[in-house]
Amino acid sequence: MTESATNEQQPWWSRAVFYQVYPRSFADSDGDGVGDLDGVTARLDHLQRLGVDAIWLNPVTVSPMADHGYDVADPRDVDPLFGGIDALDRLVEAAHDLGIKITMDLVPNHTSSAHPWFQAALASSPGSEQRARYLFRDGSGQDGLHPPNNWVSVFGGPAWTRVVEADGNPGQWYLHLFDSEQPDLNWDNPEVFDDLEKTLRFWLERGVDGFRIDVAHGMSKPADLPDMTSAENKLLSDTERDPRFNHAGVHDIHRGIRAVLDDYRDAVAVGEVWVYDNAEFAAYLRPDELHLGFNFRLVRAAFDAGEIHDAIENSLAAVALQNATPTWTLSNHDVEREVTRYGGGPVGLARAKAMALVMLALPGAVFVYNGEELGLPNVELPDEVLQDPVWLRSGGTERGRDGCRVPMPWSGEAPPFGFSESADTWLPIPPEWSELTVQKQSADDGSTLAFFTTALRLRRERTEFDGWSVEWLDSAPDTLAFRLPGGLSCVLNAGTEPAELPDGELLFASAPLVAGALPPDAAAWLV
Ligand code: TEU
Repeated sequence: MTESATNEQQPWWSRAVFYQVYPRSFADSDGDGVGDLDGVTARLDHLQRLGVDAIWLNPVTVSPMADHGYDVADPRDVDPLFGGIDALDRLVEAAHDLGIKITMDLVPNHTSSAHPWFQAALASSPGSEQRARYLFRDGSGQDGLHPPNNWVSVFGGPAWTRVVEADGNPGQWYLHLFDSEQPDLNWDNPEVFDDLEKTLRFWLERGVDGFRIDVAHGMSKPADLPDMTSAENKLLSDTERDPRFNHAGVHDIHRGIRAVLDDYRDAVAVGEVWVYDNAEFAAYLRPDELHLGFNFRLVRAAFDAGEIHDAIENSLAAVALQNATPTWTLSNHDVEREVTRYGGGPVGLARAKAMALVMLALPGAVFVYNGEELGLPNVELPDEVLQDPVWLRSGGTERGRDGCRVPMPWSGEAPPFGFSESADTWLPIPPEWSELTVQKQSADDGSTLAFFTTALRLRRERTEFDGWSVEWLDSAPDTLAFRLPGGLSCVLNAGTEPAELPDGELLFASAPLVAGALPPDAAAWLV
């Protein structure tokens, strides 16, 4: 965003703090051990006190839950596990009453294998219109014994599964970039977009404020489905030249989505775009495509001043190519929690808080993942409770993402900490989280929760955060410092020695100063 843009009316999302609710893990209202939407509604006061502008809800639509909702069997209804569609209506109304927007997850790359379309495709023959909604192909080699190409699933194993035809013999293969219960849709088939448009309008008419678009760099595939090279074969990852993702045809799809959203005032789309080339990333943010693109550069940066500087610089440079709004995030339901990523224990927590101040100083939209405000670490879970398809599909070599999805501790001294009436929560909550409950942290001025609440309030209230550019200040090795046009300076000490502060009056710090200097693993705001 150019500075001149700051004088114009900004859309609500341009500086919003989005709070990501992983519904299974937020709060359980009906005692089945799994979080649900009435649980979120009942806990909205926590989010209001924290001071968030919007909620991003991970998928709550009808699903067999092979990938916890990212396998959608009916995109226009809410799963009974989460309380059905009336519970969503209740949440939208209650959140709006508090001035909090609701954005939903949209999963356009694939459906569940239980979706009626896929069931019809299985019951039909090769070449049928039912199969043309997905990517069915004949196998390679003698009798089609081998998959059509060498693509692998992001979750491990081949990206193809062979079906049994009506005559009882093995037949065609279908593509699934994720689990075999998540068949990829054929986006060259116009029926697929028509159905997505219905879904978009369905939720927008119900008052939802926008969408987070899953795998927004997926969907479109090269017509000849060329093989990938071995370098690209890495779990939960892709590279720039990976034929499975970021195919040029995806931009037409985003233009189609944007045209629908433009019929609804203030609706926003934020895409999950795992693309690292700046120009290619920015292409998703052209004025007629996504409003916002998730940028994972801070997530990937180690706690290292140089890496963090480059991640920020790169993120700003990428969005500047389209005069678009930057986004910032340190964690989500797919990655190890940052307290653990930065080393765990008190040092990991100190660094996570320091990075929160860096993130919250930056211009643009910010995404906070539930539990981040409590300083939750990742959890080492025993094998027998793991549920992520990554664990199964990797043959037990990758533990998957369950460790960052453990339910929130709300109150009390023992699991389930007010999360549920049932002790049998869908993932076990560690007993030592008794020190991290919302109840305890709310009563403690020195808690991580109090820290986040203050940081969000300052960011919201102080004019020193204004402006869209970041000016780098000279600073000692292993530190970084920048200033915003509004007058805020932010300094991070990622080194091992105390660091001098730049000029200005201290507004807030993630740790007490030591003889006027910023200790290691800390950040400060100055005005
Ligand atoms: O994530 C996509 C995903 O798996 C990325 O984390 C992946 O590393 C990237 O695409 C590689 O380019 C989304 C959801 O966030 C995740 O929870 C789902 O499991 C997945 O899509 C499938 O819907």
